[in-house]
Amino acid sequence: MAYNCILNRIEDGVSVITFNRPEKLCAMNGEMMAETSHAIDEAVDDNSVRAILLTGTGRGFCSGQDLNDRIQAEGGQKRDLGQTLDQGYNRFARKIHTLRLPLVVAVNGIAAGAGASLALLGDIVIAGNSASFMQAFVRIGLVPDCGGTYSLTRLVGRARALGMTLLGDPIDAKTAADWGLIWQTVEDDKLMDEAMTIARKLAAGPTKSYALIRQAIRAADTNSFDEQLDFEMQCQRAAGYTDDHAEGVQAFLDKRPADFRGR
Ligand code: LHQ
Repeated sequence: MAYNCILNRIEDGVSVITFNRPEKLCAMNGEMMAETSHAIDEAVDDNSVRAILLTGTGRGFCSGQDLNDRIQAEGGQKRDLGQTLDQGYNRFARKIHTLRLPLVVAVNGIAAGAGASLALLGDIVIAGNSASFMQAFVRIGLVPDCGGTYSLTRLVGRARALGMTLLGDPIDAKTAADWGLIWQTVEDDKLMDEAMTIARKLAAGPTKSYALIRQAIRAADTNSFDEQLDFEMQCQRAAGYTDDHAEGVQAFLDKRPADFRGR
């Protein structure tokens, strides 16, 4: 597939996917979503890829839905936005939620609307100091989507989730990190180096263990303590049968770094 709206490369086992519509702050149109989705599928199908890094170009990570693309039908008619979510954003969000690879998100600039929700779907989200997070939906009379209400409430609690979504003001990167919305902030000019360092580390790690950790942490959002203990048992059983577990133990006993292969 030829890409018009994203850049995609594989480096050191990392699929680096970059939103590339800088003139629109990387607003999400149908084409960019289809291309990103395709690039993620390719990464998942490629055994040499063991982590994904998602970022944007220019001063926007993603400014949410492109408000020139399919928001209104011909002649200014109102559209069924539920359908837009059902067939677009929700499929995309579910794909990321159930990914077998760890996802690093490097937020290079403003993340607004669905762009903010998308960023928060990452496993490790780091942001440049000048980045910001804005629940812009209310400014156009909409509600948060793409899992935004789910992620926000769990990450920062109800008071901050409501403050962000009802007021729609941008939250700067440092505040986002202080609140636990994201993992960390770095100098803007260090963002990609830092993000690649994290992604490379994940790409050299025990990929199956990561997939199970991802599932377990996400399952904890809704499971009872007893359910979670049972789920941890299932995950540990699966992890215990991986080659990487055997290699990790052997490497420890041999006093050498483990050579994880993602198997
Ligand atoms: C844009 C956009 C944009 C088009 C900047 N679209 N051009 C899901 C499914 C179904 C339906 C609807 O919604 C959703 C979920 C959503 O994501 S809803 C929320 C959609 N996003 C927004 O409402 C944010 C719109 N953007 C803004 O409010 C501002 O651009 C922010 C605050 C992000 C940045 O402001 P500035 O730094 O002042 O930049 P700017 O506004 O000058 O933007 C630069 C250019 O990018 C500009 O184009 P132009 O041709 O005038 O230079 C903007 O029109 C364009 N742009 N966001 N979402």
